[in-house]
Amino acid sequence: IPRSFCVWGIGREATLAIIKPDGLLGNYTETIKATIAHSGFKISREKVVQLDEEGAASFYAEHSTKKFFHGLIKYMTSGPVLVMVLEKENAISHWRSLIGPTDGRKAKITHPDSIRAICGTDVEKNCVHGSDSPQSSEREISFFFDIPSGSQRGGDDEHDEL
Ligand code: IDP
Repeated sequence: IPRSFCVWGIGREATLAIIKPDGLLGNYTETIKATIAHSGFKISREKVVQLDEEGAASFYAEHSTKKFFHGLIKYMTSGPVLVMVLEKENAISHWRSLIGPTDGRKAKITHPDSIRAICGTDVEKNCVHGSDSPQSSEREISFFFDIPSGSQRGGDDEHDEL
């Protein structure tokens, strides 16, 4: 049984969102959370994390051979990040469409209402992350959180402290 059916209920899906260091530093958290709320997501888990090099490299392992990898690790460890599990129907594709294209500079032209257009700077410093598939969302959520979101919690929101 797909996890989205057994844990979150029929049609419900979870995705991992991250407000990256430039997003926290630029005070975009409130704006981004307002978009999350208006768009019908439930934030079921959240915590602030300072990634170390090993953690960031492991999270972005699929990019380890890319030219931008070293810069990406430096960026993602440059300050704390806010990680959140967002839940709703079609959470993965909806969140990806809200954040917009990878390159924040191009996003300003092609997707001016997207989060990366508003908060991002360029192809590296793009303010937010979103899982790109059910497989990556499952891997990324369990990278940051131990217990599956929404399970055995009686529907109460849970907010992890740092
Ligand atoms: P995505 O975050 O839009 O899914 P990915 O291709 O998975 O984009 O790349 C992961 C992250 O690596 C991006 O969000 C961005 O921060 C950084 N990145 C991607 N491509 C480049 C690049 O060409 N130069 C520098 N950094 C990049």
